[in-house]
Amino acid sequence: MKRERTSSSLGPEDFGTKVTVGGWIQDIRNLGGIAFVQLRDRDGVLQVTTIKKQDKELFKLLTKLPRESVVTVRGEVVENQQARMGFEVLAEAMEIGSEAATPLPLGVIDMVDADMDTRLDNRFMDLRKEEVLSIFRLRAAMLASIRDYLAGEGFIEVHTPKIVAAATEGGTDLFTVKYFDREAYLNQSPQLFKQYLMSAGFERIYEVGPAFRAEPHDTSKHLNEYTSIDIEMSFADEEDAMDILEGTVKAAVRDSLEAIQHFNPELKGGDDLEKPFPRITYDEAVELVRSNGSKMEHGEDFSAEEEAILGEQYPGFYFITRWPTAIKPFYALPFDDRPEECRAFDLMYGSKEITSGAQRVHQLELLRSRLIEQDLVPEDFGFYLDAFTYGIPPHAGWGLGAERLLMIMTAQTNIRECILFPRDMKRLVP
Ligand code: AMO
Repeated sequence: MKRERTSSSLGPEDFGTKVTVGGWIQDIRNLGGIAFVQLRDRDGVLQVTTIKKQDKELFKLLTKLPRESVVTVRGEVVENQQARMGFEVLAEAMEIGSEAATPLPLGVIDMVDADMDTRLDNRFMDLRKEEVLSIFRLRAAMLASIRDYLAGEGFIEVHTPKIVAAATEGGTDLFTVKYFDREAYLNQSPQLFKQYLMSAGFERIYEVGPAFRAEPHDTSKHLNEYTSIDIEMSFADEEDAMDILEGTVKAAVRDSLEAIQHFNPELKGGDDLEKPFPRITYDEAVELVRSNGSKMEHGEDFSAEEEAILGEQYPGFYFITRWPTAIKPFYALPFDDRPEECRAFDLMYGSKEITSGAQRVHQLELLRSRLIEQDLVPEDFGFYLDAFTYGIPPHAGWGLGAERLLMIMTAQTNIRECILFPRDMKRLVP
């Protein structure tokens, strides 16, 4: 028996017709002479009803099946106002696709939540929960909106290598891999490649791909493999890159507003979408946290406590601009008139950083000296520096953590909720 209809494709127009449906048995309510089976498929939960005196064998077979077994059922669609969808399928024939073992590693409709490790160890079962699955529906919609928006702005999608010979942004935080008889690394960011492509004349590119960080952080906002959404654009400064970022985030939110409201009703708060995102300078941000009791020194990065203070003043999306050159990567372009400040920015949501970006250094000599100032060895950056030697336009770009943005959209407090198979310090399986 082959499934021919899904739950959401059925409606009053099908009353009186026979259909073959299929899915997972979510629950069975057996009243003795009649039993109601909740059959879940990819878009909903359908009631399948079996009546003992109509078919004793079928009744017995169906009601004996453990929860989460997969079946296909053929029967007539009939109106029933008591059923969740306003109709049910009266079972006439059934085929067992796969019987579930018992007990289940975790419940799909149980009220009690399993702990995170049990859930992730049994992710196939965890994802059968509508709330969990819907995060990934939103993730797909978010990425589709972002691709759409960037394509509309003239960006083309590229894919750069993830196995690389040298560090991107300094020596630490890299996973090593054995590459035939050499040592290679998993790339922590497409940074060098996206800038390289500016020399190649692409002018506007984006990439959605994995980024690997060997940081030993065991936190609710760090992954060792995350999804980086990166752009790079030529003949552009940091203001242009911020405009594109603001447009990207707004498009993603606007396109999925209904789903987002379900998770995070506050995010809709007109402000975030209708008005420009505030842009405050690093100096203003330091001033603000210091006037709220922080003892941070000018020139330092914001600690978690200081980010919390910023988040109270700016609960929505906002940019922090004009960072100290010393605490941003070598590729961030210093201001001509104030080289101690650079054209880098972060996009924040409340206390959370979700994007870093900058106008880049595109002048070869300045780039060399910036590398040296940050204790890096220009010779290690050979292929990258080649691209700056024969004509490269001024350019800017950013990297946005897909899981961080999704956390905000879905109001999740643990980043592991926003990636199917998290990789963290302890987890490599599944
Ligand atoms: P940065 O290192 O700040 O910048 O990373 C950019 C964004 O990527 C996300 N992110 C992470 N998400 C989850 N787990 C992690 N361990 C993790 N690390 C980073 C965050 C962060 O804001 N090359 C620059 C970008 C650029 O200038 O274009 C870069 O990678 O959302």
